[in-house]
This record gives sequence, C-alpha cells and structure tokens, in this order.
Amino acid sequence: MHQECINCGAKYNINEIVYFCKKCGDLLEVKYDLKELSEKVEKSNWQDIPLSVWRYKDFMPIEDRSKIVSLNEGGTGLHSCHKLGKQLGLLQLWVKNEGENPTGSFKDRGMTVGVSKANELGAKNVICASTGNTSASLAAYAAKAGMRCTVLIPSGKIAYGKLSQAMIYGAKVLQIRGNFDQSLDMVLKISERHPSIYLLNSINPFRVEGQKSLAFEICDQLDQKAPDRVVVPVGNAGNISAIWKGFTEYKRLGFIKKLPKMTGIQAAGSAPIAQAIKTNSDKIVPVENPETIATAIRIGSPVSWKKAVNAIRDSGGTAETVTDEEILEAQKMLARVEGIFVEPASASSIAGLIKLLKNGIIDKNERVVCVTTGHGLKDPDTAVKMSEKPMEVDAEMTAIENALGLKQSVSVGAR
Ligand code: AN7
Repeated sequence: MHQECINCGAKYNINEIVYFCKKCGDLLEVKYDLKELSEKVEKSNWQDIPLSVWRYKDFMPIEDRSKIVSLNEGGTGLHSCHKLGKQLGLLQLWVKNEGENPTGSFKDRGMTVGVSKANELGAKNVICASTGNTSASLAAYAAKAGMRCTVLIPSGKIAYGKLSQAMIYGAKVLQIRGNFDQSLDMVLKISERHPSIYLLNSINPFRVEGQKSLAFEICDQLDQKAPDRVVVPVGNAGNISAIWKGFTEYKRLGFIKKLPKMTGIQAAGSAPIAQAIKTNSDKIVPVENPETIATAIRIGSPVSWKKAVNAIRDSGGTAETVTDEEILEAQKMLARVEGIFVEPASASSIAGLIKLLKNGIIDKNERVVCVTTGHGLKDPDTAVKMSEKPMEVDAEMTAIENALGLKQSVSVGAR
C-alpha cells in the first residue's frame, strides 16, 4: 500500500503527508498490492458486518484501527424508484440517498477515513475549504476526534443548514470574500506554509478512499452486481472519481464482473468538466464566475478534474449539464413521487437522467443508479421559495373547510 501520482507514477509512503506529486504536481491516489489485499479480504469476516463504510475496513488505508473516528457513516438506502422510473420511461431506477449519512451528505464517508488517517498521523489541526457540506462534515469529525478545525467558506453563498452545522460543531468559520475556488486556493497555501495544519479537501487521497465505499455498497445492495450506469452530481469532482475507483477495485478483486458507465452532471453555470467531455478535450477551461442555485456544486475550477475525466472516459460514460430550472423541477419530482427530499445539487443527478433519457443517450432498459449527495434540509430556503406558500386561516371550521374545498353540508362521519 502506497500513494502514487496519477500522472508520472512517482510513489510516496502511505504515511507521508503530501497532497500533490513533488515531481510533476499532479494528484495522488492510494494503490494497493492486489494479491495482499485479496488475501486480507479473504481471511476477514467483513461480509458479516452490516452495510457501512467500516464494513470495508480491509479495503481502507488505516493501519491502526484504534485510531478510527466514526459517527456511523454509510449504509445509506438504495431506494428502488419504480414510480419515478415509470414516469420517466425507465424500467429500473434506484436512488442511492447519501443524505442519510450522519451530517447529511456523502462527505461523511470520506471524512471518517480522512480524519481517522489524520488521527493516525497525529494531526491536531485540520482545515478545509467548502461550499458547505465538507465543512459541516469535517467540523463534526474534528469535534469527535478532539481536533481543532478551521473551515473557509464563500461569503454569503452557502446554504443555511450547512453553515449552522459548521458553527454548532465548534469549527472556526472564516467567510471568504470570494468564491469556493479562491477559498480552496487559500487553504492549499495555508497547509503549505503551516505543515502542522492537515488539509482535508478531496485532493487528500484518504478521503477519496472513504468515498469509494459508496460503490461497494451499491454492488452489495444489488446482490454483487454493478448497475449499468451511475449518475453523479459533479462539483470539485472527488466523488465521481472515488466511486469509479471503488468499482474498479471491486472488479479486480472479483466481486463484480462488469463496470458501470460513470455519468457526471454539472450545473450549466459551472460546468468545465461536462464541457471538456462534450468537446473531447484533454484539458478543462476553468469557469471564472461559476453560478448556480445548486451552491454545493458552484465550482469553476474542479481540483480532481483529471481523475473525473478519466473515470468518465474509461467507463464509457458521459457528462451533461442541467439548468437551475431543471434541477428544481427534478428536486420537486423526487420529493413528491418518491418521498425523497434532497438538496438542489443532489437533484442534478435526476435532472441529468431526465435530459439524457430524452436525448436518447440513456436507454430505457439500462439499470440506473442516481446518487443523491445531500439532504434536502441542508437548504430549506430554496425548498420554501419554490413551493406553494402555506395558507393562513383562522382556527375556525368554516374557514378551514373553505380553504380545503370541503363541502360544509356534509357532517362528520356521514358519507
Ligand atoms: C450535495 O462541500 O465541494 O464533485 O465543499 O455538497 O466530489 O465535489 C461539495 C460538493 C455534490 C460535488 N453534491 O461533489 C464542498 C463541496 C453535494 C455536494 C457535490 C458536493 P464533488
């Protein structure tokens, strides 16, 4: 087990604190000796453990298990959505609802592993930049681990639920006059100038390891089969890369036979990766002033773009953009048809599915899993704004019957 550069293949010790390749500056990933991993997994009783991130501890880069920091993450529902599938003309649709994690987003999968590794490495200070969910998650795990936590968030553009989480868990919250990309740039520099502050953005390869458990869970929930396609909202692009890593490792270990097509969805106002895929380009063109109502994915310069582009191309998948209107429509639809309330960024996977079905890119016979990444209560303001306002009436029978359109001549119990 070691860390390896995705570009030049330079290797680093698993316990070295390094965020980018020292030779070429590219991203790192954790690599396992397949034979060793296979033997470890074979000897283990992991399949008897309930669905959760730590069910897969043998697949994770934590050596000292006494250092694990957990709030019971993973084990989220894979909801069979017959009704929505039928409305959209799709035969088999599931929603993997990551809002069911302890702080309400998929970030907890990565943070439990990232903070456990930080604990193993003896870190006392942790930091991240965030559009909201990463900061909420890191703040919670840092609290549990007894670490000092600093989060940088874009001023004024984060959903209230997420801000409240970072604050109540006791993080030092800095609102940066700028966007997420500028905030990330600052934390990269801070962790370089102050090496005792451990960086937990998704360039941290240990976070990606935790997030790959989402793929393992989907396969196990589908009786050891991968779906044909997985649709994922994309912002900084760590998650789609992590999920793909999970599927490829599961296949190499022989748990699944086929790999799914990875399909990334971005908001139209901040879609550099979708643009690169559509134009068949080897590079992304960062978006200067990203805009979307889905503030979680309002990211113009995604740090893990290369991993994501590789995942999409290697899997034979695709990427698509969706407008704010399409996102909000999909959010409402998922809530009203399936009883699943997700935040706008998460609904982009459903909006993307709708668009790709219409365009004939996704076939009605495909077995599709849409990942919904964060809980709807993260951003109650948007939900309230787009729904019909509650009617205010007097505590009086006639007024209520009128409001509900009930006939007043029918007495209670009579039919
Ligand atoms: C609900 O919290 O980047 O493509 O700083 O909160 O892995 O970045 C959040 C991202 C999708 C995109 N859905 O995932 C942050 C942050 C939700 C999110 C994404 C985010 P990546």
